[in-house]
Amino acid sequence: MVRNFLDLEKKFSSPKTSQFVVIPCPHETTVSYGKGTKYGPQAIIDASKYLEEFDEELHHVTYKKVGVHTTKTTKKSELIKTCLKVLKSKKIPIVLGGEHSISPEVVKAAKAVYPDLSVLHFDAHADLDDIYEGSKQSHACAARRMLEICPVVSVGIRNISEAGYKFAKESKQIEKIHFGNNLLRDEDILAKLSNTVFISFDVDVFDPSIMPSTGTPEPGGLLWKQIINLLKKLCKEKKVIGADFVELAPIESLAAPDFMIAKLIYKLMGYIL
Ligand SMILES: [Mn+2]
Repeated sequence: MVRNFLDLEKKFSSPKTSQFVVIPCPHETTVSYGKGTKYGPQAIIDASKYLEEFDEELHHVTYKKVGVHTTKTTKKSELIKTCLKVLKSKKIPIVLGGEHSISPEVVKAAKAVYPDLSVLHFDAHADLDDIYEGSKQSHACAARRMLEICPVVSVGIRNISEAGYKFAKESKQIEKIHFGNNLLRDEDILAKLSNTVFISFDVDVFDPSIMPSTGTPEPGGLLWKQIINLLKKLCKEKKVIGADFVELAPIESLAAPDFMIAKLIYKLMGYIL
């Protein structure tokens, strides 16, 4: 088993000196279709070992500049406390899910430290239901719960329930949703965010052709370059204070999706730095 994100030696992964803190949270209870997201965090960490450490675009070895610490596996019920500690020490939490229902916990912690917070939410699903299959804490209610904490801008949406659509219309949240894989107008999306941004990234925002490893895949998703370009601009213009990556349900013997998410996280670290 790979010991931490990027399989780093102590010098670059100590909790004291590292600027990034990777927090695995393999929470899975309300998944509705494909299962296995509890194996997501370890699959991302395992894949990260094989990343090229030199960033070909930024021309540096990101982890050598900032350090990346990985915590022990954290329960959903401990997430707020864990994230608060990281955020208060001016470090950047990167939470690995697990299902999307963990995100509101992380956002609660972020809002407590950064009052000017907004969330950039990547997802195939609007996740705006107030209640789903009897639960307010369902993965299908993640954006609705985050909205109760701070403004949310959603990107890549191509699945919204009737109730979610009605709510979005009435609350004017609809103006902050980018639907489908229409041309991403990055500037429009960034203009709707406050200056301090948390990224909540459901991996099913990607097209299932490149991201089949997820519980509720939806056709018509975004591709690597669209996501990377938006993240790059986001980090240039805003202060990104943390992120989560959720709903990866690894498929055994299919390494590419796990590797893609590991690389996405490492790229994001480089852009933030
Ligand atoms: Mn989703």
